[in-house]
Amino acid sequence: LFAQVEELPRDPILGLTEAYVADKTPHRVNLGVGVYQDENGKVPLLACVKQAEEAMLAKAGPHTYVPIDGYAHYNAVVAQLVFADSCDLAKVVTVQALGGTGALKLGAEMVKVVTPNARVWISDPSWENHRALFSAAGFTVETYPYYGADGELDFAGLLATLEIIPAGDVVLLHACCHNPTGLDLSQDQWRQIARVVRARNLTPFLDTAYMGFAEGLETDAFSVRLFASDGGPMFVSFSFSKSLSLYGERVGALSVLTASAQERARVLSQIKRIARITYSSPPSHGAAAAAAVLADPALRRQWDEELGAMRVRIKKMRRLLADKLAERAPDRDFSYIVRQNGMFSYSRLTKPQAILLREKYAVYALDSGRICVAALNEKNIDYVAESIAKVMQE
Ligand code: PLP
Ligand code: TYF
Repeated sequence: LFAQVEELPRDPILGLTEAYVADKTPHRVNLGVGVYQDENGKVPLLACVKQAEEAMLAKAGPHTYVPIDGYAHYNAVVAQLVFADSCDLAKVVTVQALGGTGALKLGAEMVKVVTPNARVWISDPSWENHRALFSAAGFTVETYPYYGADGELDFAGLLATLEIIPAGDVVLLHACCHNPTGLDLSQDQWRQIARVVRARNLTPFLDTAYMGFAEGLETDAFSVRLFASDGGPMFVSFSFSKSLSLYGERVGALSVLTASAQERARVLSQIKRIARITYSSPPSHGAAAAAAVLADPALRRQWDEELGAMRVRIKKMRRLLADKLAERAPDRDFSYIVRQNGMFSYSRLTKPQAILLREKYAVYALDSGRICVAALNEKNIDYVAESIAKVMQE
């Protein structure tokens, strides 16, 4: 039966971690996968989450099924967090999903229900899974320019492409902290994009996996709330994987802004069908913990602080890396590292340089040159800067 089954290549990002784990070099550094690590190189358990979990354990109950669309109180706090008062929440469907990826999957299937022949436009480059996921859902995936040849955002190219995308097509946008480049749009650029998207009747799909990592929760929600504020249809995938450091718990949500409460009910029924035939109902623990953090004012304040600390530490590592690279390669400009947002930096390493960095120095970056700045710390940054400077000069 399986004699002809083709062996597929590994996920380029997770495959790199496998190679890193197999590497026995003592000073090896994994800058591949996008996971926030603290100054000791550990994925944190946030104190707000721990407290919420302890309270949950203290009044442990039976493990019954969660509703198909997730916990209502979880969905309500997510909708409030993401949209605030930018639109009428009575028109928003929010459904608990298995991480941001699960939200994208629910969203892709919902797009299929309403516009099965739409094409889906993603940034060039984008998170690899975007193309894979929408292709697997049966869509033709196209790209719009994003990363310019000069290493900066190609906003003119992006806008010019939006101007020629046919009505009804879906435009997938990274709400903030663009993965992989770290290059974000300014608020004025978002306004221009929103204008074109609405004027041309394109369907915006905002992927929100890093809210809170650029400037803070409120500022990072600008793009989503801008689109929501004109009341037009939109999809939003949201993830707590990074912002609550709940990676393995699979905590996310899909939101869809519809035109009325009646539309909302019909859309919800469709998404519930999709969830039911895919996984029946979502997992309980992570969403319950997330909802507990968001609903409790003290825990919520603590989350703001802990998220702020993660954001500040990443920015500090950006500054340090840029400075240390500039010391070692004074003829080059590294200010772009500081201007980028979120977990990632497109470091401007070429593919041969990224391979050399891995093979000679055991510093694991993606072949694209993407590095996870959130994996840097005071202990490994000198070695990383030294190694990157050397391969750039070799
Ligand atoms: N969208 C983007 C842009 C991401 O970088 C990620 C990364 O994990 C996701 C979605 C998926 O998030 P999750 O891990 O919650 O599925
Ligand atoms: O881009 C990243 O590194 C994160 C984590 O299949 C990730 O988004 C990477 C690959 C993948 C799932 C998550």
